[in-house]
Amino acid sequence: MHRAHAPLLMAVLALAACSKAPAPVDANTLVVRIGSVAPLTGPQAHLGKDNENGARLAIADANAQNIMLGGKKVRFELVGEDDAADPKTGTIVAQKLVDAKVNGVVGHLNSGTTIPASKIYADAGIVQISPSATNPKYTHQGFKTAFRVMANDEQQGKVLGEFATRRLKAHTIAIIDDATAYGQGLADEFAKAVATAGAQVVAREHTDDHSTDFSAILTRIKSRNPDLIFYGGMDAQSGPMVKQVRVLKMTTAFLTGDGGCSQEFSQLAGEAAEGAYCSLPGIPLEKMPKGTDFKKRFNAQYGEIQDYAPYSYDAVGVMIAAMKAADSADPAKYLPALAGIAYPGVTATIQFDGHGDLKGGLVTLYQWKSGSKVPQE
Ligand code: ABU
Repeated sequence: MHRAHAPLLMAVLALAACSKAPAPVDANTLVVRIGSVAPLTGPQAHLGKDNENGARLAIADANAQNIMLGGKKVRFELVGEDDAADPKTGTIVAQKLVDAKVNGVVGHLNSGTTIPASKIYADAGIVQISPSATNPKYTHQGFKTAFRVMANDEQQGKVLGEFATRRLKAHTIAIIDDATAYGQGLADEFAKAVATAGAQVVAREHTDDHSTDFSAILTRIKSRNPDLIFYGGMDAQSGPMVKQVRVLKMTTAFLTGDGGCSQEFSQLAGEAAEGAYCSLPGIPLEKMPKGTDFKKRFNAQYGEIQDYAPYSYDAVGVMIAAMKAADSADPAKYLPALAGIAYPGVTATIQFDGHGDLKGGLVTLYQWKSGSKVPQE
């Protein structure tokens, strides 16, 4: 070799050594690729990474089990994609995963991306399980490929409405939403529930999922003097919003849904988080069948859980369980097994109804106390 080529060769070898490219497969190994889609950039990146890490842990656990499908040893691989919580990007990424012929998709995180992407997966016959999208429409479009592993917002909105009126005794309520499929959808369900309970909605306001200044909206709401403010949207808005509520010297109760109920909410709101209420589908992690063990293992590898990591872990787990039951990673073959499965997950025993919704989905209400969510009911 010419001496001048030596540094180049060394650089190539060093690059190859650092590369994360998977080990080559032999004829007896089947590579099964599972897509994971969530916002990995932008204001919801912390939630997206939480989802992806939950899926990553499930893939690692599955690979440690030496699973066989169709007589071949399986190597599961995660194909992580970023949809930036943007509906259009969500469809582009969905088509990319379809073109890559993934064996299934866990995602997307947001209802606003999950719903448009679901048609693309359905047309391609690819199974999709969302760990966190809660708008009921996702599973009510008639797509046999669409599943979710948590309660939906028809259930969550009703529980939130009952909590606001019965437990918090709110008679006058202001509602704000972020104009997304999730935020507006949940706010609509909440509005229905409080109206049924006889409470009055005295203000209905809209923002978006990138805003952080709500002073104009909150000043208008202050003039109506409501008993409670409900926000339908994500933590990047609920955190600054509750802070600004308190800056305006309003002592009004603050209630939000799962998107605004993460650890990040508490970070962003600071002291203003104290006493705020929020809901999360499912039961508290420490009461989940394998919740404590999951928390310990997740914390050790990825740090604090935001919200949905146990659900994306279960979404991958139930997908792989269906593959095992069907002895195939072909979506057409394992989809019927998935539709009829009873899978003991971390979050619940996962069984689906005829729409692909979780059977018996639960919702828990929390109050923030000294930086922690304390279950209320
Ligand atoms: N479930 C709240 C966050 C995700 C979504 O449904 O948009």
